[in-house]
Amino acid sequence: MYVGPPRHLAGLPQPARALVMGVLNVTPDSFSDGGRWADTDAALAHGRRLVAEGADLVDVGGESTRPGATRPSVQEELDRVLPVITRLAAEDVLVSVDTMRAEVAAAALDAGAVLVNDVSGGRADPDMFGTVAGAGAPYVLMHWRAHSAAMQQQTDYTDVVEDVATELADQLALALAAGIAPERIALDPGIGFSKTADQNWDVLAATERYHALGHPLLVAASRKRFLGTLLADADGTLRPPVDRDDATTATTALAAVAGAWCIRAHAVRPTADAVRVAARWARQAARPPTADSQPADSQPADSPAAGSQPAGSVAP
Ligand code: PMM
Repeated sequence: MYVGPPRHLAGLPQPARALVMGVLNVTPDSFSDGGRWADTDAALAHGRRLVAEGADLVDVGGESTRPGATRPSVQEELDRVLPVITRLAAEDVLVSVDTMRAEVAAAALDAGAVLVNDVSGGRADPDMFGTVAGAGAPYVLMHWRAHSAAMQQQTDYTDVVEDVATELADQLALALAAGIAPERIALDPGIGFSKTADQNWDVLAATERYHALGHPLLVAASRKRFLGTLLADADGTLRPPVDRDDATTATTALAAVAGAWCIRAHAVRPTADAVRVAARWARQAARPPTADSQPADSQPADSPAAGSQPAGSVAP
């Protein structure tokens, strides 16, 4: 049964379930879909498909963060994301921009993005917090230690769960000091970023610890390498990224029952189904034993009224 901070972010939809963020990487080199949506028309078509399948948000990114990736220039990143964001926003799609750069975040917000998703949690660009604060935008602050080229050399922790919580709390304090409103900040423990496979499982299983930081949580395990490792063949061959969606959906259901605010995923339809199953499951688990008189289906998972739960409420 979930008891934790509010599971919504000011300025974004608040259904009584976890939000679904569909991944739209406009990059030539992302680990699971690199190059597929690099062309603007292909990206737009895919973004519309994500919405049709149930994405609440479409997360547009122009920089691959796979381990070892080299960074695009600012101009390359802008050229990749802005046409897609502009067109999707004009179609009333809720777009988040996946960027570590303040300049890209500002341009994306001007183009109609409604959320800044910063995998560096403000560490890659000293201007990021000020830019987000100035714009009044909702912000995802992820745990991060180093750029892609070096991140898998930075996996030393005394206690990964506690160290990630402390490092998140430190960045959170800086974000708040820079003027980002607390109700506009979500946290993300950064699955796959400066973490070994076992450390990812430690972090996923410690959702309660991150709830204690008092902000909505985003969980993004979709197709990541640690799932490929779990599902490897007997000869050690990793399960390829596109064949990790069923395992991703399992992590989605578990994270949503554990109270995640938002799930970021490539395969949106099963994710949208899983968050609805999780919300229904958690609501039933939260019913008092004497509540037989309450009709179980009286409050649909998408009803706005059901979504306006106070902090600490047990119903999703
Ligand atoms: N992972 C990736 C990209 N963006 N954003 C957040 N908030 N959390 C993540 O874990 C995250 C992210 C890398 O995965 P991709 O290459 O599939 O986009």
